[in-house]
Amino acid sequence: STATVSAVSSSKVPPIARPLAGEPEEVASNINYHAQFSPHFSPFKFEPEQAYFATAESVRDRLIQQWNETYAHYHKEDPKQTYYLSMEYLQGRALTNAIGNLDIQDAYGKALNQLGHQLEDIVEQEKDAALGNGGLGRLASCFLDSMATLNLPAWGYGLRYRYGLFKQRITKEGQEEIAEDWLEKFSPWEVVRHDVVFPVRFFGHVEVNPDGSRKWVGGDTVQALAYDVPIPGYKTKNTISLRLWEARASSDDFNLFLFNDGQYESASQLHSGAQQICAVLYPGDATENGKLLRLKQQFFLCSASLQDIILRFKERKNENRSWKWSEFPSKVAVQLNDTHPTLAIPELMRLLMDNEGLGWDEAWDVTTRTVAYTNHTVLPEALEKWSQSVMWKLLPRHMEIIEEIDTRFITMIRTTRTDLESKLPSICILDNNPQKPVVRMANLCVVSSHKVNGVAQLHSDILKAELFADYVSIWPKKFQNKTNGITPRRWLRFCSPELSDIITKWLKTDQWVTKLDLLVGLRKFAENADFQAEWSSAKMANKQRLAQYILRETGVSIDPNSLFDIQVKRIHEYKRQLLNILGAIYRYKKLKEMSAEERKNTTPRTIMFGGKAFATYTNAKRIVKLVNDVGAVVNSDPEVNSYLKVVFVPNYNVSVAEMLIPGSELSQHISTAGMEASGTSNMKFALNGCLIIGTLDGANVEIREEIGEENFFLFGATADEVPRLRKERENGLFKPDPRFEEAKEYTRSGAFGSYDYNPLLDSLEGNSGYGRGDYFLVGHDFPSYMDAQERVDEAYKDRKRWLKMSILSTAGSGKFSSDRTISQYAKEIWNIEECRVP
Ligand code: 4GP
Repeated sequence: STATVSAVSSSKVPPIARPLAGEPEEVASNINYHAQFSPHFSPFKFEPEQAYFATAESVRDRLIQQWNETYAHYHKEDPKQTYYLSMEYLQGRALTNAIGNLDIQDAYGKALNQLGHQLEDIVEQEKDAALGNGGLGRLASCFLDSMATLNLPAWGYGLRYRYGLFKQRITKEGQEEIAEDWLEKFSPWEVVRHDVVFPVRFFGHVEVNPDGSRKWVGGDTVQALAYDVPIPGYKTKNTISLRLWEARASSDDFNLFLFNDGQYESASQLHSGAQQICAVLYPGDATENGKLLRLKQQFFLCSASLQDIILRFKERKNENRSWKWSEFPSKVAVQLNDTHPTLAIPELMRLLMDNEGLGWDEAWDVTTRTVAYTNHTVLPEALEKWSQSVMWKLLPRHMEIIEEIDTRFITMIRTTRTDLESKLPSICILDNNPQKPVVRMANLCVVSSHKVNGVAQLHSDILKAELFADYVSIWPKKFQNKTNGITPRRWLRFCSPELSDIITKWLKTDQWVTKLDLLVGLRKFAENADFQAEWSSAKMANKQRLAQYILRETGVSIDPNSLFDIQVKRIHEYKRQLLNILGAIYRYKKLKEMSAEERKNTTPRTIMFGGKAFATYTNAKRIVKLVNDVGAVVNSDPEVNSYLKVVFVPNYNVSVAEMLIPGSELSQHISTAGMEASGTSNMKFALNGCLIIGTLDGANVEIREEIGEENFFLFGATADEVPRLRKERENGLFKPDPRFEEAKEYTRSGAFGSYDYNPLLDSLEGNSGYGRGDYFLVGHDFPSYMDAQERVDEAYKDRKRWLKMSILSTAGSGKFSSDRTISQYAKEIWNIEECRVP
């Protein structure tokens, strides 16, 4: 990285002739150049695939130039910089985004025309970079877009998984998982940095030097090699970096002697060991091996990133003047995206003490002023706990450091907060339960971070009142809320150009793309007949595009005049796709019972589902199967299928979302209150003028406040009622609504095929057999859900009223820009400022 900087900034080196074309003719010739000289394809073909790669490489040249200028500028200015550590990123496709952010769609569109292609077709060739699982990963990607757009000195660090999140195929059996080979050909969006390589150690032991200092030695070492993905800001030069690490064995690790002896596997053992580290995201962790691999991945990310951060800090410091380690936190902020990168804490301590010679107190001061932690879930199964014995084996020096952090924390409580002594068993870091001694990663994060935040107001309140209540009494100022946000570029400007153009036309400015609060200016047009007509036809165009997509992907033909009702997210019992499908089942049964005349008075609906179930999550997979089985019956039932369709959209990912969300009219965010930390798709739907049916959970609460309660279809128990309702359910005091019973009975009767749905439905019953006492309160919320659905049907019949509500949803979505979220992180947690490239 030093070389890059000096090459770009040194006055002795002549500037590089700008390879970047401006006019369509030049762009076309540049694309042509890449097609001819690309080392990846034969130069004699220029099918859409080759055209995509050549176009991407041409755009990438621009990004690299801007990236270099940004790096050199930051290097010169030496501002405080944020490093976002995340095990997940869901970047989606890069081409549309880069062309949009660089504001070069016209030139590229025309250039491709000249070459016999359409930009819209070419962008479809790109495979999604799916290096993430769900909301937390997509949030990280939205954050990168905002950091760049706001010209903030900030970077992302992650892992370059060979296979991203699995590809979902739907068969008669339900969901099938296939490896997603996103790097099958190559990715034009990454730049390998052969000069940025760090060793990362595993296993080994701790040696004590004569002066008492300690050193971690032995074990295995793998190399972390950097791949940079340039992240352009919107209409700015600033282009930041997502640095993804790949694990490599060094060439010494290849045993030529064994290989020539015919022992091929033993000869390359270390190579394949290194390759396993970045093979897949969240490898199954049911086995000890799986657990060890996940821990290795986490440490690999933390260690490589921190070595890189420290090196950059020293480079920038050394160039200027003498410096002290205590200045580190005024140059570096490290944000932990959930507990997955917790090991950054003991790793920073280790690097400072064992490599740089700092004492404990100094290292602790630097570390705690540098690191901050975001919590994304209160689900107990997601709060990471690592076996102490596995940790001692893999990371012996880090375990020493964690023990010491814990001991000092306990001493602090015993000396200054005797009132909390009885709480120590739950608030200390090491859980020494002899059956299963573990390290509680969230506790380590809270104790060691200077700030801890939740991701929506309700979630942050719950963290403070419940999960972290005792810590709040120790450090009241440590805890904050940062309500999530989404980037308006990808989630409106680029995914729905029709609607965007109308907004720009009526607001008389396109500044809303970076100042999303300006959308509030649409409120005054909510009832304007001309505006409504334009709004309605843009939504209709998006619905038609979606209908074509559904037909192509699933073979189901859906009616663009029906109400498009969508629930897309990870399949999870707390998100309650089961509530949605039981509602659909009840609707189907009622439609069947109606006369043809009666049916004509109903609101035709297309209910769409999308989302992946974790491969080992049985009930989630049963839900996928049920939705598909219901769809198969309903969609082929000639009596009712012009009033109801149920569609499962396979392989939900960022690109599929970009197709679904603009075409949606109603979306479901119906988690059991208190369980969804925030949700971010709720924000994307609302921004696109889609109405929400939802519970008072996560960011729904704030969305409803912003868009107005009369524009939100609310139902269900509130978070503070949930514990009492669960108790009542346990004590047999729950009286189910007859509609709920009817929907379950109908499903059990075999109306949707012979698959045994009893185990799934029994989870909604008492506490025996499969019964889990309906922990997620589907039964309790069912009647109010069905009532809310009736209000939806009524509202949809009144076209003007519906359009007004739709417009007001968009108009009230200004708060949910990730630009707002990131500005708050920058000011209130990271203490960093804009550093714009001139
Ligand atoms: C998710 C939460 O479930 C979701 O509510 C939130 O919007 C999102 O993080 C971003 O903050 N959590 C995860 C996870 O994806 O893996 O815990």
